[in-house]
Amino acid sequence: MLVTLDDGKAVRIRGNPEHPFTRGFLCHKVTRYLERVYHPGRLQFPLRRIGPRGAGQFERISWETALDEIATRFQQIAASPEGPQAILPYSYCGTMGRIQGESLDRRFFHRLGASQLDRTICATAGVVGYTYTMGARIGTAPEAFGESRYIINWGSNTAVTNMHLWVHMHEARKRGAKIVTIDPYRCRTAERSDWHLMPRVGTDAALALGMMHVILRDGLADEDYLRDHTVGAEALRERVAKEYTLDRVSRITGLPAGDIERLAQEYATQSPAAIRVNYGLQRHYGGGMAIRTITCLPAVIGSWRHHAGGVLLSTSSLFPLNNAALQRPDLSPPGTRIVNMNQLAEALHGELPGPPVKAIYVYNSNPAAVAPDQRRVIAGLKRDDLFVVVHEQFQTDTADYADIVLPATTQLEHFDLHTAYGHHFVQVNEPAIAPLAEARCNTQVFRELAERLGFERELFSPSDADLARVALWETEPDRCPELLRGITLGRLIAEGPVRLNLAERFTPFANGKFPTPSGKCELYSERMARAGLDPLPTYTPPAESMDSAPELAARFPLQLISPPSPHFLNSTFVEVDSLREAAGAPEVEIHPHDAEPRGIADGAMVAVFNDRGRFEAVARVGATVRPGVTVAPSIWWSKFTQDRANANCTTNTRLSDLGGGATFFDNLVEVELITR
Ligand SMILES: Nc1nc2c(c(=O)[nH]1)N[C@H]1C(S)=C(S)[C@@H](COP(=O)(O)OP(=O)(O)OC[C@H]3O[C@@H](n4cnc5c(=O)[nH]c(N)nc54)[C@H](O)[C@@H]3O)O[C@H]1N2
Ligand SMILES: Nc1nc2c(c(=O)[nH]1)N[C@H]1C(S)=C(S)[C@@H](COP(=O)(O)OP(=O)(O)OC[C@H]3O[C@@H](n4cnc5c(=O)[nH]c(N)nc54)[C@H](O)[C@@H]3O)O[C@H]1N2
Ligand SMILES: [Mo]
Repeated sequence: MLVTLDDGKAVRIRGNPEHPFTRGFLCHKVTRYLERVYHPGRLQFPLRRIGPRGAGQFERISWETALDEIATRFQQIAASPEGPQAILPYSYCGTMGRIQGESLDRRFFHRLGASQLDRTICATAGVVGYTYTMGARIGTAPEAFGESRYIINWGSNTAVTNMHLWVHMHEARKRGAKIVTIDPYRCRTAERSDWHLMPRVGTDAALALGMMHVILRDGLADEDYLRDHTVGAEALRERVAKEYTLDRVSRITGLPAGDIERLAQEYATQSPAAIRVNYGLQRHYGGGMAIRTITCLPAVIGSWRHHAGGVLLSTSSLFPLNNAALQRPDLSPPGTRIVNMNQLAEALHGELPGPPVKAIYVYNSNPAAVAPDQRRVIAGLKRDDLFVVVHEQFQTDTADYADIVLPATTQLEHFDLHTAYGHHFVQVNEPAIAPLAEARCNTQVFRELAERLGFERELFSPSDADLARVALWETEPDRCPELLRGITLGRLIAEGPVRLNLAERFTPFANGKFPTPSGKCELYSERMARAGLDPLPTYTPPAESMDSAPELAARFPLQLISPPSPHFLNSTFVEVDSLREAAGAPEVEIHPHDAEPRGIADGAMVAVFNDRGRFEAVARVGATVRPGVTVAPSIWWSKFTQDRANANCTTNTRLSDLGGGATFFDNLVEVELITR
């Protein structure tokens, strides 16, 4: 981003036209970033709760007082019989900068001996699933999509959630490519695609296996690639021939057999074909296996041979920063408890092994809005004996439950080092303006807390720039991986974004050489067999569906998906009035087939509920969803809704099959008209 200053004030923000990947485009939300920075609701000073918890009554205190109080409480808890593991850090992606997001915070909590947080709320099901097949999360270069002939957006609302990639897809289309979207919801990406398939929720693995059935049956596979660069092709061939017949796959997915056939045939013959597989289809019980299975497709048709073939999940693991030196996981005592962040409700109610949680320190996250099973999360945050610290830019739903609120800087006010999960550039964020009011950045707060707790100075005194140099291996140059060689902080400051040392036309698996134990694409995975999992690609049904939970479905017959609204970034930007107005009100999209028998007309107020909880929304009746599916664009702040509840009142804390991921979209509900 380029920021224009006038007398020390940021007056204009725009994308850097020289950025090779973003080419100067900012998304709809980030173009309004100055509205966040100078928002009258920005937290200015540290606050201490004076009213009942959750009532939002606070008094201003000094930083000294706030930090002393936090340090004292942490010391008391650490010295108590429960010990330091009774302290839980809670953070996710408020900023994804590697310094403000995961550096001194990690060191601090490791050194303290606090519980560790397993950061699973977004991507871990896919990480594990993808890695079983591929060995590492390495895939198609995002810019290569511009040269593909056939593009599948699979559980990916690319036009909204990844608009820079969408630009490349659009270019491919101008050159004659076909864009297909597989999504039970007619999201904006589906609307703008050449072909939209609407499978039943959580059945994607079955669809992929059905495609393999057709491809192998019709002799459309790349037999040479299968022979030379994969393990288990014969076992897979047998499985899909017998178990994933078109009939069966059509029954599971709810798609006509002819569509499955056509998709498979087009995908296998319109070369190069590339798949963008993303997060939507991971948020189901079988999400890990779904990613593992879909990821086998490019090897079956040999599309890895092409720069513009293959599949892309994330580019994040291509950035080999020196995390061991940056985060110092070695400081955490062996055997320290690990809390899965999706199970915050359980953690706060003392239902996990280990000591009860006596203190929670929240930063870079808004769990009262984004975590599943919201009612229980909030009941937990209300516990009288819990000490809650929230470091935030705004008085979020979570900050309402804090004992101490600390004001945080924004991206314009602090230094950071950025890697990416959608491109290949490393970049540095230099502060454009001084911190507003008394805001402090995350690292600064951990430095000051560490000092109060008497932690080693050398661990916490490095500046943010020093930390960036550590991350970039400047302190251990001999061990610097090839990908980052020569990428120094000095160079990033002088040159702007620098691409990883990758071949210009990155084609990672043209000649196989997968980073798996066998060196091949593992259609059959010995590691999965050893872990007690099905070693072959398979379909794992959702936990909550008509077929897998018929009794539950009799009471709650509709599947609810709550993906991010185009106007919000998870729960960030909900505070920006112009974006909240653009979003209107909490809505739920429902098919006429489901709306009519419930007496629900377009625009009616409805309640969406299950045994976990309930929220209200305006009904949008239309064929934008599959019958039986409802969609509630998210993630609203409860305090901006009329019933102080959002979609996460209904979501559950069940973990996905692989990686302990979240299952937000594996969620049966009922919808009823509110009659007043
Ligand atoms: N129902 C449902 N729930 C979901 C999802 C969904 O699709 N549906 N999506 C899930 C996904 S994919 C994700 S990634 C998570 C995201 O969940 P979170 O990581 O909690 O992300 P945000 O909601 O954006 O909240 C981040 C908070 O960090 C604050 N922040 C930003 N920068 C800084 C900083 O420098 N310092 C500090 N201290 N704070 C900062 C912001 O003001 C914001 O309130 O939500 C998950 N929850
Ligand atoms: N504007 C905007 N952009 C964002 C974000 C944001 O909040 N706002 N969040 C960022 C973050 S943290 C993340 S993780 C990514 C998420 O980005 P995406 O991966 O695009 O995630 P979603 O939008 O949650 O889901 C994508 C699509 O999957 C569909 N889907 C749900 N269940 C299924 C299923 O069972 N099968 C199939 N085939 N499709 C299904 C949903 O209907 C949705 O349209 O976006 C990032 N970009
Ligand atoms: Mo995410």
